[in-house]
Amino acid sequence: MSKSVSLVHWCADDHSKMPSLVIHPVKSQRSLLRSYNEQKNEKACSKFGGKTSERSWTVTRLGLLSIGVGTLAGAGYSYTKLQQARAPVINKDFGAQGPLLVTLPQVAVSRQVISPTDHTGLQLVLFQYPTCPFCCKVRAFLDYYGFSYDVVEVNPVLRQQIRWSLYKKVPIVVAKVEGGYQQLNDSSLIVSSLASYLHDPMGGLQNLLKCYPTINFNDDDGSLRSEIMNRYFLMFQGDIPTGRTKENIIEERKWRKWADDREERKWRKWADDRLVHVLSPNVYRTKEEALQAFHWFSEVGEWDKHFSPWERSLVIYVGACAMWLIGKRLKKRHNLKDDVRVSLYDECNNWLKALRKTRDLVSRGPVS
Ligand SMILES: N[C@@H](CCC(=O)N[C@@H](CS)C(=O)NCC(=O)O)C(=O)O
Repeated sequence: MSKSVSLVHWCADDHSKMPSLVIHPVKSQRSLLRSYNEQKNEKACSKFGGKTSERSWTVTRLGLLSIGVGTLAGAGYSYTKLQQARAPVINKDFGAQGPLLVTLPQVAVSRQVISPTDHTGLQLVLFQYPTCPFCCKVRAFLDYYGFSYDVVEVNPVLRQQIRWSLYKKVPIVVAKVEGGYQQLNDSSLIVSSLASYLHDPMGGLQNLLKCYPTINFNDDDGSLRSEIMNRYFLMFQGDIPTGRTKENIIEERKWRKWADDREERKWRKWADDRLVHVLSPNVYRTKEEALQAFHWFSEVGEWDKHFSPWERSLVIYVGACAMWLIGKRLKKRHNLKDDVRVSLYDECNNWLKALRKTRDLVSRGPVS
């Protein structure tokens, strides 16, 4: 076939049917041949009523329409996002505590932890996943300080048990207070507010929560974020804990440097910012280990009692798969070592070094 065929196109708008010469950059023998064959096919098809060329024109129009709609939608989305980022963030609930519920959420309690030494009267309910490190932290705190509490196992996939809450993460604690039930969101806020309450119950839990306002702000990439102020601080509401004097507290802190608030805050922050992020990539290191872990959670959390069989299977298989993927993402985001075990050991050694220092200080006793 002559190559010149592919160089001559009929100009669609030209009614005189005069050929107009369109020069294409000559590419290769093969591409010219392909082009010729395409034209030959097109002509052959148009011999049978031109249906294919009509159809291809419709397809082109539909394609162009989709591109147009897609571009418009994309531009609209970016514009809205930009506007959102520029809009001032209104902190209208600044200084207010979390929501006060009129009644306790109507969900089945999975188990009760009863401590005979608990005289707080707070009637705590903990909404949790047994697999969540933040929930483990709260349980460890509640058990250590001898709180009684009810546990509600939340289905991590469907989360029906926290449907009543605007805050969609766990742990959530609900505490009985005057006039209703106080919702406490975020593990560190739960620990700090309840520890402060133990020191100084007279001021009431609701008053204490005013010391932990949530501030909303836009971060560098324009996403809305929130931060709980004083999250790692205990609040004494201006009162000195019962049976203590100011001098007594200062004196104690002079020698118990290791136990002072700063040190405590440092390690609480470390648990949130470092330790929890090495745990998931280690627990869900491979697909097999993730599945193994979820089967074990089901066993110890008695999921066969709390979830229906299909729900339990859903949580085990979907949960294991999701956590394996999340583990991989966390590994990348937190720059963990190739062998994630090494990162876990590094963090543990970090903590042990601090403990060793602590032991030395304790054995030395007060500095005179
Ligand atoms: N800063 C929060 C973090 C809580 C958190 O991220 N919890 C995870 C479970 S480990 C969660 O609920 N994620 C949302 C979800 O599962 O949909 C805290 O300390 O309580």
